[in-house]
Amino acid sequence: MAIQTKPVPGEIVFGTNAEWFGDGVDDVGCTKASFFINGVLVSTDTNSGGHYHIGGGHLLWNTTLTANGSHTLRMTVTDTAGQTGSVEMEVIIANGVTPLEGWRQAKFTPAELMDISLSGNKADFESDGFSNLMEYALGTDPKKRVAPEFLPALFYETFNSQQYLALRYRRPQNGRPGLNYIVQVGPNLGTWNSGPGFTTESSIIPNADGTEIVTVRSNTPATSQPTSYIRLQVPPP
Ligand SMILES: [Ca+2]
Ligand SMILES: [Ca+2]
Repeated sequence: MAIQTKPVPGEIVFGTNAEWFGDGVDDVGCTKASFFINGVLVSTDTNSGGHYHIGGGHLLWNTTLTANGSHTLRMTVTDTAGQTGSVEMEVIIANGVTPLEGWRQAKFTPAELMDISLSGNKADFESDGFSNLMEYALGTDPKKRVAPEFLPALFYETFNSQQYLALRYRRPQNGRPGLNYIVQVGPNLGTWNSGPGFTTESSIIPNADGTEIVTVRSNTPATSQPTSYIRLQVPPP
């Protein structure tokens, strides 16, 4: 069985010193791992330790050798009996552009890129209620409606026997580079507050698929405010 640690699915990678590594898990032992980009072998790491890197060590993946855009990575580990196990995923390579532009170029056609009413930050390409910028922030597909499990969800979180309005959302682990995720709360739709005085980040729980679930709650107990609102804002980088 092959387990890839870095990158994670959908990650935006760039530079001449990127990470691509993982492990082979086997009851006897592993002998090597082979690294493929779009089905083409680019590197083999041979050792019996079960831990494998492209180029044989940390920070040796030169992503500039591959064009910008979406690419399929596959790491195949081989055990001592010659049996193999693979892990495959899509990542986005973005060199010479910001991560957001790299994502945009990977997700939209050249014609769509010319039209900001389709590919711009504020556009909602498939009318699912999430702007392209929010799709980028949440790691969702700008051309497919958001799957229910990816939707940000409101709920009441109990803390010290009090209930607080809370927002739970899924995003790529650690969020997109350079992007701010701001949860705002307020007593009406015209007054929004954020920051440690108004909200508390109660948990960040990583998922195996490279995403994480972030939960942020209001600091105002639900009982002390007749109506409360909460929302996620992501300013353009
Ligand atoms: Ca959308
Ligand atoms: Ca979508």
